[in-house]
Amino acid sequence: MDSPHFPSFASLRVLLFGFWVIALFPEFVVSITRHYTFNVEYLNVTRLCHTRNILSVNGKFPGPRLVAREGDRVVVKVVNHVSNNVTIHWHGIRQITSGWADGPAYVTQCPIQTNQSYTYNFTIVEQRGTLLWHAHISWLRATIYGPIIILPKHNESYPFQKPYKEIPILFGEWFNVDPEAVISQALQTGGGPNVSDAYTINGLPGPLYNCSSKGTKPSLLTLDLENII
Ligand SMILES: [Cu+2]
Repeated sequence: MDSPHFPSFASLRVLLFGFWVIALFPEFVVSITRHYTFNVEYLNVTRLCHTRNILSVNGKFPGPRLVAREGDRVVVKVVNHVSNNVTIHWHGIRQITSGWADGPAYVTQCPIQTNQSYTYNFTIVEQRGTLLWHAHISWLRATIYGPIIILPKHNESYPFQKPYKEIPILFGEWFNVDPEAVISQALQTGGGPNVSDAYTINGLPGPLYNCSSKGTKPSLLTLDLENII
């Protein structure tokens, strides 16, 4: 019969050496894989007294924030629940050896069809700060977009004083009509596309437009970055 198995002295030494390295050099172990699921789905949104059934990610407008640290691997499963073909582009992310995760439809991938999914998988290399993700087919980016926040590695800092608070600011445009109709009309006529009805900050048109507040529910993008691993 076998005697109970205890780790050998040599393997204990290796283990202790590992703990010592982790304690002294935490930057060796901080790169992790962050998993997200982006469900592309319909959402009723009212702006400028016009209610539209827009395309959103996870029922949010603007979409959810993607937070990672420099060096992390990011895995995003995008599931298409709408009738349009969809792709998502990670704007500004240098796709080093991960070109298939870049997102432009018909350039690096076929679009994700209705009820299909695609998993984007990329590593953030030597980049930190705030970027943007958005749809990258036709004009779906009019409503499908959100922030990418890349924090420095643990025990590293931004090349400026640490901000006491961080709030992403996303600029966008609101169309009272379906943006897909705007671009398809422009392509048919050969003329320039009709302009949007409002510029937005974090999806909100601000007080200078007619009917800018009635029915407008604010979108909260406040960040609590202290608790990010
Ligand atoms: Cu882009």
